[in-house]
Amino acid sequence: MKTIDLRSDTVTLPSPAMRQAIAEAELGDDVFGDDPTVNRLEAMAAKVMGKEAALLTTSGTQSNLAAMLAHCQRGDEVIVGDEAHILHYEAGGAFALGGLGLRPVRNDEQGRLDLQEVRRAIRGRDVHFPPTGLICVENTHNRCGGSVLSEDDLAAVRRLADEYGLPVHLDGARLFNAAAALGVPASRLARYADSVAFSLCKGLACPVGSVLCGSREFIAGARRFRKMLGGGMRQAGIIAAAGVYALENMVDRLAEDHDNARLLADGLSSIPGIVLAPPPQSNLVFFTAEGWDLGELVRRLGQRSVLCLDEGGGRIRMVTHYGIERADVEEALVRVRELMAAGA
Ligand code: TLP
Repeated sequence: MKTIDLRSDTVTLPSPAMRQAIAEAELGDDVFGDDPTVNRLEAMAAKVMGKEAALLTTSGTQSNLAAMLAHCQRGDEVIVGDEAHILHYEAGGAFALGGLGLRPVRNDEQGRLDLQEVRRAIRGRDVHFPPTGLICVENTHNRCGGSVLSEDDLAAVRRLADEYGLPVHLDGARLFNAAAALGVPASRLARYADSVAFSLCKGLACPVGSVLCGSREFIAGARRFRKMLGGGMRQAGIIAAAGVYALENMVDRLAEDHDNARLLADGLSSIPGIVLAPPPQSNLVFFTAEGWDLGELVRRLGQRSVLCLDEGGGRIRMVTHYGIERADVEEALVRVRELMAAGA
C-alpha cells in the first residue's frame, strides 16, 4: 500500500532536477565568504524579499533565533503571538540561549496579533521593566490553521511598531504560501517587516535550510550569531544549490498544494464525524473527529499508511506538499472514510 505522508511539508524530497543542481554546485568555504552558490542564493533571496542582504541558515528555528539575537540585547522582551511557532516549537531558545523574554499576546483565529494587547505589552522606560526589543509576526500562521495574514494586517503591526520605534521580525517559514494564497509577490508581504525568515525545507522541497533577510547591517550581526549557534556551514553550496533551484522552479507550484488542501478539506468534511477546524487557507488542514481519541485515530491511519499528526488541543493536522498529487489526496480520503465507517 502506498504511504501517503501528510505529516508536514518538511517531508518533501528533492526532485531529480534539484538533485542534479546539488551535484553540479560550485563550492567554496562559506565561512570565508567563498561559496559562490551560497552567495548566489543569498543575493537571489534578498532580491525576492526586497531586502538588502540575506543569510543561509540551517533551519527556520536558527533563522528566528539569530534574528531575535541580532535585533535585541540580552534581557530584552520579544512580543510574540500566544500561538507563535517561536513560542511553542523552538525549544525555548530565546530564553535558554538568548537571555530574552518571550511576551505572548493573543493571536486571533486568523493568526493576527491583538493590537490592543500589543500596545499594552510594550514596556515604557522604567528601571523596573525589561525593555521591549522586537515584535514577531508569523505568515502563514501554523497553529492558526495555516491562515494567511493580509497586507493590511501586516501594515497595522508595522504602524504600531513605528509608533514605538520597534523592529518587526516576520517568521515567514511559509511566506511563499501566503504570497500564493494572496496572489502577490512575497516582497509585498516582507516589506512590513525589518527582517523575514523563509524556509527552503518546507513547500519549496529542499532537503535543508532557511534564509533570513534584512538590512546589510542586520545580516552582518545575524551572521555572527549564526556562527555562535553552530551554523557556519563551510561548503554549504550543496544546500544553497537546492535553494537556488527552488526559488526558480518550486514557488509557482505552491498553488497546487493549496488546491489539494481544499480538495482534502472538502472530502474530510463530507465524512460523518469529521469537523474541519477551520477550513484551509493554504496547505495546512486541521480537523477533529467526534467520538475518537485522536492519538488512536492517527495511529490507526498510520496502519493504513496515511501519516498525519495529532497536534494536541483536539486537532489533527494534514499537510499537502510536493510529492502529494490529487490522486494521493483522493486515496487518503478513501482510507480515512473506511476507517471512520468501521468506528472507533
Ligand atoms: N514547523 C514544523 C514543526 O516544527 C511544527 C512543521 O511541521 O510545521 N516557523 C514556522 C511557522 C514553522 O512552521 C516552522 C516548522 C519553523 C518556523 C521552524 O522551521 P525548522 O523546522 O526548519 O526549524
